Amino acid sequence: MQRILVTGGAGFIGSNFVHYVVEHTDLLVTVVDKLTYAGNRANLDGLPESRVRLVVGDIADADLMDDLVASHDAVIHYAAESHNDNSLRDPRPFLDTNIIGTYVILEACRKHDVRLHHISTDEVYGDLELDDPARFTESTPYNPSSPYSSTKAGSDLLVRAWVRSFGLRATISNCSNNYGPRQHIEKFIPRQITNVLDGRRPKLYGAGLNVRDWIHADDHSSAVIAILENGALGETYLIGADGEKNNLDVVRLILRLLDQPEDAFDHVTDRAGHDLRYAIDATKLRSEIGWRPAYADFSSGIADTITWYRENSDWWRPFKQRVENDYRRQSQ
Ligand code: NAD
Ligand code: TDX
Repeated sequence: MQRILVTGGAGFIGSNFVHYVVEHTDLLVTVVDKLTYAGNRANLDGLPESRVRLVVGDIADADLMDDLVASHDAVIHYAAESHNDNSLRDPRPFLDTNIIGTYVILEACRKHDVRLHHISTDEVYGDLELDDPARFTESTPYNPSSPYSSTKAGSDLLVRAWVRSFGLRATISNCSNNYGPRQHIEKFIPRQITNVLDGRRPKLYGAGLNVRDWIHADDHSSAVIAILENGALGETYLIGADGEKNNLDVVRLILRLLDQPEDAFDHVTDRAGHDLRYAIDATKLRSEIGWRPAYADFSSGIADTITWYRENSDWWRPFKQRVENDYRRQSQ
């Protein structure tokens, strides 16, 4: 494998993957990204032009994707509408990109017999009770809750159907919540960090007892590379790093690291249909592929992430007010 096509590579996780690939492999990368509100050219700054090329375009554009897929050895498909709260306000773009966009990629990969790795989420499995000892595994039934997670579930099922019906050479990974640099400030952790840096109070949905299973974006990238290199075609792998935390504890940690009182946050209106808990059992990835996460300490990972937002306020400040205005309209 020499040339890979990374969809959504100007977004949060996709851009971290591209940086990771440039540092850790010899692969040549083409990014295809529509540069929606969530995509940012600056996320690819500093990468060598000899290794990384950006094509601005829509994954639902069949002619463009046919052209691009034909000249690559593999497609790593990150592009998506990714924010649950947006999917509650306006689900339509989620169908267009997550369902139709994935369908277009599948058809291009089928036509040109190109390997696909489809990036998905643990949210396809719905949620767990707080006191349930169970965690999600590859055989947990799909039970998505939101328009976002149902379109991701739909895209996974399309990939499975193309594998079974057409022999597509594909793998799928379902990862837990990522944190790290370049995450859009609409998302929980960067919203709270930039709130404090901007003199605002963090905003916790409901009581804040919902649990997310956090993983650093670089650990997600190393897992995807491990699957590309050693994963079995047709298989699904869950990616997680045993990082369960409730939202209240995460907000308190951010406040502590920013030298603020731990109770200096507001409770706001809860998310409709808010999933209670996600938790990943990554035994298959660990035992069959030998993958291990590198980031063991959540608190120092968050401290590094805070440093990134502090040092890159030009990146987020221009759209902070707009993001907060949108939330305020929902009393969030
Ligand atoms: P993001 O919103 O930060 O980035 C998405 C990128 O896709 C943006 O650059 C955007 O411009 C691009 N894009 C959107 N629609 C497009 C289209 N029609 N054509 C081309 N490009 C388009 O999202 P993210 O958080 O980086 O998530 C990336 C992927 O990882 C998604 O598939 C998401 O479901 C999955 N995922 C995310 C998490 C998480 O914690 N954020 C966890 C597990 C899985
Ligand atoms: O201001 C906030 N306050 C708050 O309490 C925001 C924005 C969120 N929350 C809560 C909701 C969730 O319980 O924090 C938790 C995390 O919220 P998000 O960052 O919106 O992530 P989540 O909904 O868990 O989904 C994320 O992980 C799985 C990604 O956005 C998805 O793309 C991925 O599939």
